Amino acid sequence: MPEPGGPGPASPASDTEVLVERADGVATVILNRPAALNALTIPMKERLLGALRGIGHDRAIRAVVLTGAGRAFCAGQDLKERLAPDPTPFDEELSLRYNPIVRALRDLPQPVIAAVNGVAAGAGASLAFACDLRIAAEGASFVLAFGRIGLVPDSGATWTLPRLVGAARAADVALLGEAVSAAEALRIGLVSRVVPVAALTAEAAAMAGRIAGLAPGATTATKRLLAAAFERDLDAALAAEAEAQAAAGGHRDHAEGLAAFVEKRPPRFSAG
Ligand code: T3D
Repeated sequence: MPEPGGPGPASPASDTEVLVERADGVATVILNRPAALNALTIPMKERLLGALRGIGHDRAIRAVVLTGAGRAFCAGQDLKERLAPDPTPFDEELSLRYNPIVRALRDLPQPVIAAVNGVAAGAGASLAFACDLRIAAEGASFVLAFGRIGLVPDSGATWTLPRLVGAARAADVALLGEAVSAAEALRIGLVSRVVPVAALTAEAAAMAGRIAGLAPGATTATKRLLAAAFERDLDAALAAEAEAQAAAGGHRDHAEGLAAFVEKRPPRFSAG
């Protein structure tokens, strides 16, 4: 895959602007338009959505990494596309493309790790917020740049950000529009790890690999329980955990995990 910080193809054709690599149960999705900081065009968004939907149906894939080629994660909407004659109305663009991408990230059965290799601005930040985990390179940053161009945060940022960092910090990040450094993102809980840029790909792959080695059904159920956490009261959460645990405990992967434990060997979990 193109290394973060490394060059992408010199003149990427549109079909190479979103790359998907599959290996060892992990799909790595790479936004690959580095000359424009991976700013999103309509073809890229359609390709990204198609890629995510394809991964969702691929039972061999147990974890997903979303990252950017070059020095940026994603600079959000391609603003030059917006300046073209007759751009798609905003509400249409959101309902046709951005919102389904966010929904796809949230609904995938596999956990998604945003490997934030550089700046994540506008909807690029929103995409990172929609992922299950965020790991950042030391030089990465998050910018809710919407206000600078007279727009409001979209692609789920007003929903995800307060859940990730709390209302006060979300208001600070969204209303001031200042860049949040990787170190600050770690401090406020926007990311869970920060590593040198040269280590990002390997660290994200290692995280994804660890997830891919777990029982996939239990992993999906854990993702779902966490995603619903802020929508439920304690009693509902306890009931949902009990229901999910009954399903997980009745699955052959639980028996395999127990057998592997007593036999002191790695478990061999089933697919999907
Ligand atoms: O349908 C809808 O439109 C609704 C949805 C909206 C969602 C959104 O995402 S709105 C917010 C859009 N994004 C932004 O406003 C961010 C714009 N970019 C920037 O503020 C800065 O580029 C960054 C802070 C991200 C990085 O700054 P810097 O100094 O490191 O890089 P740069 O020099 O500004 O950019 C490098 C190149 O990337 C440059 O191209 P050039 O001049 O070398 O040919 C620049 O034009 C291009 N680029 C960066 N961001 C975008 C972009 N090109 C198109 N669209 C961009 N968003």
